[in-house]
Amino acid sequence: MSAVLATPPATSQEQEEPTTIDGFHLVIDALKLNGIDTIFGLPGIPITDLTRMAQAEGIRVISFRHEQHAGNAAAAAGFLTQKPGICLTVSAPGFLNGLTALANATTNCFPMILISGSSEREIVDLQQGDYEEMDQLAIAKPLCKAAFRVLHAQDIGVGIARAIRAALSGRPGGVYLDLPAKLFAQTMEAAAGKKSLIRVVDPAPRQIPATDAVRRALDLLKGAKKPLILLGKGAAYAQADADIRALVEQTGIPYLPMSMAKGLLPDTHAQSAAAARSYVLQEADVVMLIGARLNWLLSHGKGKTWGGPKQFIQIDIAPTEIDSNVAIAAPVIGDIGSCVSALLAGMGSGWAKPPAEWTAAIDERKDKNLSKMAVTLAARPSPMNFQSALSVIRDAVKARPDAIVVNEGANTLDFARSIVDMYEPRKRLDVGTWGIMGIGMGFSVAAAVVTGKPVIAIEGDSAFGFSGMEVETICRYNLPVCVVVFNNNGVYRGTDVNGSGGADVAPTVFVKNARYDKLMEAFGGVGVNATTADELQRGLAEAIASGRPTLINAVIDETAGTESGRITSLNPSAAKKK
Ligand code: ADP
Ligand code: TZD
Repeated sequence: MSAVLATPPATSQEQEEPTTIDGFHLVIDALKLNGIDTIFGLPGIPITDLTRMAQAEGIRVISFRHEQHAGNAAAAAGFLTQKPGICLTVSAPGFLNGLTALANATTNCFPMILISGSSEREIVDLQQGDYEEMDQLAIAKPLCKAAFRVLHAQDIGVGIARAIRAALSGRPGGVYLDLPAKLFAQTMEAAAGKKSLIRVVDPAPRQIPATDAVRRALDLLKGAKKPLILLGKGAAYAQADADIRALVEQTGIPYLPMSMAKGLLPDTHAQSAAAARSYVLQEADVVMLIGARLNWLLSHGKGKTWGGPKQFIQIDIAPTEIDSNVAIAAPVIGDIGSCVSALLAGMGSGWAKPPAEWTAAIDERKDKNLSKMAVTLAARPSPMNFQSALSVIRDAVKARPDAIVVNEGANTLDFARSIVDMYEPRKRLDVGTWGIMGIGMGFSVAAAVVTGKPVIAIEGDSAFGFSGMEVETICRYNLPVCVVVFNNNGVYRGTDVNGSGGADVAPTVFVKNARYDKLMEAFGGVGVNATTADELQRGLAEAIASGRPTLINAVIDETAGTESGRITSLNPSAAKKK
């Protein structure tokens, strides 16, 4: 059945082409026309039929238990594929549940479109109390890159085209598309409807950097005594992997990956300065940022972290990002693919590698830190600590470099980021720019659905709780996701006490010795309770080999965590306690 409504034949003998098409099918056809093959969402009035019809028309509909996780899945799908991930929700409360994910996608520069059904404009605008009444468009606007509403069936094609273009072009981000209930039942003549749809041509046009900007950057780099390249998740998103690797290798400049840029070059690469991070940030004289912002994650490019004076080159698609925290000596504005290839072309032959004193000093510190880390990782304390458990996951990822790692928590995040090496681009998804908890299961579902590869979700027990119910979703779609919950009985750790001496436990403490593995078993998945590194290793190996949904409750020493992980300095109370 095509995407049009059947109308009765003119005579009993003769079949005629259907003559009308409704709003539901125009939306579906417009998405399909633009290569959208998956919708992440949660049904209800007024979009239940849209989910059914989309499925009937061959779009994969992944239905969640809470819209925030559907939204996070859409955002991760957008990051992984360079196609906007679609999240579909009901009005007011469903829309609001999806909004956190939309705002987070925008903050992280991930392309997604939140499509929400909405109540009738006439009633909403007079505040007459419609079912799930809310002025969704107005609320979404400040939280996303662009927001549109479609009131007439003939404008659906334009609405979806604008949403796709806004999500993908320039700096990618989240877009809101408001579709009032009445729109879906509207009909129009089928041929005109088909003609009204738009296949978006070149939704993320290349942006070629200016020649003088490229030259300025190369001159600065050439004169550097201690150059450093910093790769951010924009570089991972750009899918210019071969050129980025060529630029790093042909310049011979040491590089640091931000967490989601890990694997763009293998973390074991000789030029990775990750194990000497503090040293290179302090010492470098020229730093080239590729798809990374000088936000809080990089201490705003100044202060103690950055040591002596330095000059910055910044490659970014957003010109307004430049000078946002410190002066940028050489901005290179364009898409990363075009910028990096222009830099490569401009380097010419005979590029001098950085001075040997610089690279040797880095190598010395790296060797020292890596040997120290090797001793910690080899230890097998009982109960497990973060490092011993993560050393098992590190080996598992080394054996399956195509697996995708999803990571959230505080200590669980900080330790995993430095311990678990990544080998391939876009294999690590985490809490991103906001350090947001709750991305775990949504990102895991998207990673499995979009890539078909094994997913290992490394989750603090608090972090897991934000999206834990989606293990049912993982089981329902039989996804190859292995969730490892680092269970230390609480937020950061499990040993805080109630200062009043009262009966309630401290705000950071959970039920002791909880069995998160039973949650996965409840829905037919595999549950493993791992109290030793060996048990964790076996559980993980079996999960990856079988591809069955698995949750490993990794029992971690409840005294092991630090409050706020490695961002203690941002936490006034923890900093005071120090
Ligand atoms: P990280 O957190 O890894 O440091 P950020 O999210 O802070 O990374 O920065 C990503 C940057 O990459 C943003 O400033 C964004 O504008 C930029 N960006 C995203 N995609 C592209 C692209 N295709 N070309 C150029 N810049 C891009
Ligand atoms: N809510 C949201 C949405 N995001 C947050 N970042 C927080 C709350 C605050 N928060 C953190 O920054 S980390 C964290 C919270 C609640 C959880 C840390 O505990 P955990 O991890 O069990 O997940 P560790 O490994 O035990 O530290």
